[in-house]
Amino acid sequence: MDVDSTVNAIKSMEIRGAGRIARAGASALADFAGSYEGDDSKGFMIDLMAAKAKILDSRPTAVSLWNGVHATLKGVEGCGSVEDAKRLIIANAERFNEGSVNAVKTIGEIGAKRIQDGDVILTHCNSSAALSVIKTAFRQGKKFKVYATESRPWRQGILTVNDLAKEGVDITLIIDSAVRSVMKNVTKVFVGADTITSHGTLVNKIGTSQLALAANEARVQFYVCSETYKFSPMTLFGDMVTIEERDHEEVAKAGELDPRVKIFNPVFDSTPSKYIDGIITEIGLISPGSVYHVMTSQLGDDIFKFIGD
Ligand code: RI2
Repeated sequence: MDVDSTVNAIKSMEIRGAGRIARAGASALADFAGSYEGDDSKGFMIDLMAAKAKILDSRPTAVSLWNGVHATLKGVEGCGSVEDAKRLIIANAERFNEGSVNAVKTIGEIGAKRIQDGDVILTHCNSSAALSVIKTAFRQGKKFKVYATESRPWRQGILTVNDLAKEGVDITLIIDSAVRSVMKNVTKVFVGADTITSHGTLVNKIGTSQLALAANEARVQFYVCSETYKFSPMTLFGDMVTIEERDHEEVAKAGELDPRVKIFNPVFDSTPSKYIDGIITEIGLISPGSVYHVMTSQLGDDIFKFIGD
């Protein structure tokens, strides 16, 4: 897909999920490079930066999109010609996307070790990383039940329950306000991530923090399933994570409310690290306190480039 089609698909949530939107952003830049004609380096860079800005603007909360775009553009400023830059962008995008897909598989293998026969799992929204953990454990023959929340207002939980039902998993749909009541039957919680800050705070679908609070009260293990490219370098330098607010029509149908009624529709929330028992990543199961060390060791001196971004 070209840049404009990709941006529209991400904004409309036709393409959604922090991992998927990152791969879509990388692929859109590869499509831009592959279809670019001309050898004027200055003009190419101006058009490339415009494409980058459009993609980054499509959804503000998931740092995965930002990291995917930056991984795809890494080293472009050092290319001697447009052709070299195009080749590098296409190669970077392919490497990022392959790594991203492999990471979800590895997270599944590592996380499945934390699921035992008899477990009752709770998950929220529709996370490919969390579902990879659940599906991998199921395919290993482990016997467990799963509850999934509806995840209002976009109801991504419907995608989750239908996906797990097709897999043959014992799956039950609950409404979001049933979480604390159901938590007394739950043994482990697995959720995904849109962004994890340098100090281990999880930014994920709205309602995640309520699951974490209820899990903590019930002494239930709370795991985050997240690729390391969802760790946010900008938060290391004090930046805040933007919590996306979406259309009011997602909450109430047009004409349903008295026109004087206001609607507040934030679609992500923050869960402090103290509520997180472990982050299952493609490089292992780590504590929230390790995010700084993983991020700085992966990015090296490049991390200081992000101070101003
Ligand atoms: P994966 C989703 O956001 C959910 O918050 C989910 O937990 C997170 O992205 C990660 O998804 P949205 O795109 O990358 O539904 O694990 O708003 O698929």
